[in-house]
Amino acid sequence: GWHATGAQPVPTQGLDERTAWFTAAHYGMFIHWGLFSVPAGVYHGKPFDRGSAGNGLSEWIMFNAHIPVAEYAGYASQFNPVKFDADAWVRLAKDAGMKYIVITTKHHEGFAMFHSKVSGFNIYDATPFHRDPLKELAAACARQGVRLGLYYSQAQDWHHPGGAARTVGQPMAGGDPEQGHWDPAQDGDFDQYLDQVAAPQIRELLTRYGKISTFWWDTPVGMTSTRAARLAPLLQLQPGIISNNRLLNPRVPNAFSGDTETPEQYIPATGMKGRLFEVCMTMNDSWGYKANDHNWKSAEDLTRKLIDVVSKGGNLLLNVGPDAEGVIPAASVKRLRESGRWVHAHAESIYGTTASLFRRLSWGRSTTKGNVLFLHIFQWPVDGRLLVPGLKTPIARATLLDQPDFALSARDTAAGAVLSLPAKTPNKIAAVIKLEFHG
Ligand code: FUL
Repeated sequence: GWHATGAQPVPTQGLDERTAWFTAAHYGMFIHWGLFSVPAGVYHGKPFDRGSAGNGLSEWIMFNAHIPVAEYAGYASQFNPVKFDADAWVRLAKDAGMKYIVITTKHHEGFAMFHSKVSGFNIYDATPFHRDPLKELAAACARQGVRLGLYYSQAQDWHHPGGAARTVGQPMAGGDPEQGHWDPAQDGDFDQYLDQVAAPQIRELLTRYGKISTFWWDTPVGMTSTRAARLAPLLQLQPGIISNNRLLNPRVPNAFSGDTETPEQYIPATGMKGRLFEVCMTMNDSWGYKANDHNWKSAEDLTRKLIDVVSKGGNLLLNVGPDAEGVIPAASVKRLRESGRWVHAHAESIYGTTASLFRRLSWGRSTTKGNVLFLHIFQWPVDGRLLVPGLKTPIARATLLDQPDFALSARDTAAGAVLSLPAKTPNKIAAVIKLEFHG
């Protein structure tokens, strides 16, 4: 074999049969869709750009504007996403290079985005739409070979009595004294809510929609190990399912830490040793559709973030927030398509790769696959010479990934291997060089 300085061990979990698909996939689509897509960040003409929690996230508007339960439920009569097209969403994910989808089945607002028999507060029964989008999405995923994951807000539920934290007296991080209670309709017993709403809905989700690949718990407000122990066994309804670390407080390792860490809106600088991780990130500044948020990251930025995450051995779950008509914003579609062209053209350097063997590279990132190193160059060297430091084994062949017939010359120097590159980068997002080694 060969070595490079700063070599990091590959997380052993990554070799696990159950999680192998996940670590190889590296890229998924997060979909935040719910009743919140109706107000879209505006309440009584007032945009909610800041609030006591959620920092103006559109899916937090019920909390931030303290909308009474009955009034909020009224949005359901305006929710008729007739333009929803499950196959088009899945096709977009594939065009972007994403291998799996994770969709909100019930966010903190408590509205089930599937036909739940447990509560009438669901998209099938409470809206004029009268369809089960989850059923359609599951079918489209199965048809198109994309894996399906489900997000479910198990503890924080602002609609169902007892489904908010004040009753159990455990303040949320950030500490709003109201704790998700601003309407007497929210009063109730948390344990009863867990047993009569959360648990049976999770059971529906894991038994009615075919194969579910990942389960995304969210915000463990009020959860204790006893409570977590009542929900966790439900995962066994889907053998092989992968779950995240948000069933119980993710800040402390515990028996319910699940399979994946969930860094939110940031990329851990050196990865997460010994743990699988999935960075989740928005394309603008909100998860749910927010009409006034036009602060979109560029396709180049998003693609480089994917490369960065993959170079650290993780997955990127990149979010879209469809609107109340069921349409993914055009700005998101445009960026996903543009970025997707890069991902498909450089697929070999992303899927099935493991973390970089270099601690730091001044000009970009790197990924690894067996005896091959991929170099992702963000800053093309002005003098046409690229230094690859710390290689202990001579390079057998160096090529640009998209020009496999043209070998680049490499020579060894005291500082490392120096590659001679063409004057201009062949790709503005990131040019990829493939280094092959013997044995
Ligand atoms: C957070 C939630 O509170 C946000 O609304 C969003 O769903 C994000 C992915 O997780 O904890």
